[in-house]
Amino acid sequence: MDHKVTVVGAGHVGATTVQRIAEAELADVAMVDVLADMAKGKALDMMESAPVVGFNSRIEGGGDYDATAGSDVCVVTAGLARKPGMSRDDLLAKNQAIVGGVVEELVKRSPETILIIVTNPLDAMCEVARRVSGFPRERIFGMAGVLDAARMRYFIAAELAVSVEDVDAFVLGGHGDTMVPLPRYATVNGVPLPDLLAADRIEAINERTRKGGGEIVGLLKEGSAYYAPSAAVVDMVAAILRDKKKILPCAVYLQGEYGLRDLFVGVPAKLGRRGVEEVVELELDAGEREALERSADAVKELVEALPS
Ligand code: A3D
Repeated sequence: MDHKVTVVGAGHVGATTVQRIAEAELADVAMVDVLADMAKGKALDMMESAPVVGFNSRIEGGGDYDATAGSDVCVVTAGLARKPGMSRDDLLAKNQAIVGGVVEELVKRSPETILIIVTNPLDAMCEVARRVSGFPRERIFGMAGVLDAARMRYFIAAELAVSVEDVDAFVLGGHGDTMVPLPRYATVNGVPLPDLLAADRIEAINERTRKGGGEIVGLLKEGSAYYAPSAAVVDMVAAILRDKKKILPCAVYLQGEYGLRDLFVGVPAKLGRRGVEEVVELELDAGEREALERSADAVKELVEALPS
């Protein structure tokens, strides 16, 4: 393959991401986990599916970071997942140590890579990775918005009984209960959502979107969502490797956009071969702006809670 992607964490999100990348023949993949044999075993199992599924990507699994050298993109899913009743914020200290250590190993071997952070609490883990890597914001950002928007798109499609392919939606802000679904910018085949659905039904979709992660956690009992999260990561990886210039909501280190500075917040970003190539500023009304500021405050609080 022309490209190489590393995925750290061979758990639910990581391994499913690797499988999706390989099956789409986007890149060769190095899959690293602190449980080296588990990563090795999953990689071997996936390679043994290649003759049947029909893909030529190579997957190498293990615990050695040398296998990651020269990666175009590195995805960090290493960490602990939420358990029922546990907030994303409870994960802060534990995952800070894990993500910091992982990023240090990655950037040593792939100094030009693009880092996509997935580990929760997402926006704070992006800041940990930024500090450790010293990367410019073009090459370090987080996956959350694509997932949150995908959930919203699915809920809209189900409510209106239309194809998911016809539904677009944007979700801004931090990846938590304060995220900001933007129904004004949601469309069904170009028609704005508020023209199609009553305000109370839209608010119910917004609320379900905000609580989408928790809904899955409550049902699974153990662990958290991974099919939709891995699909969202792969959408971003494909946009980068194929230089699509696709506009996707990502957690980006803002530098004055939306009136916010020095903080990772979910905003629409143009993704291409250089990573985040542009932050797209949507016009927000007073209520949307206020909700985004509240969400940014929640991220700021988390970041301030990080031991420096
Ligand atoms: P899980 O299935 O537990 O996998 C995590 C993996 O990380 C395990 O295999 C661990 O062995 C491994 N790991 C732990 N420490 C290290 C280390 N130091 N080095 C390498 N590997 C290590 O969890 P999961 O895959 O379900 O979730 C992974 C992370 O992604 C969690 O923090 C989730 O909360 C987060 N997540 C975020 C989103 C977003 O939308 C932002 C969505 C879904 C999951």
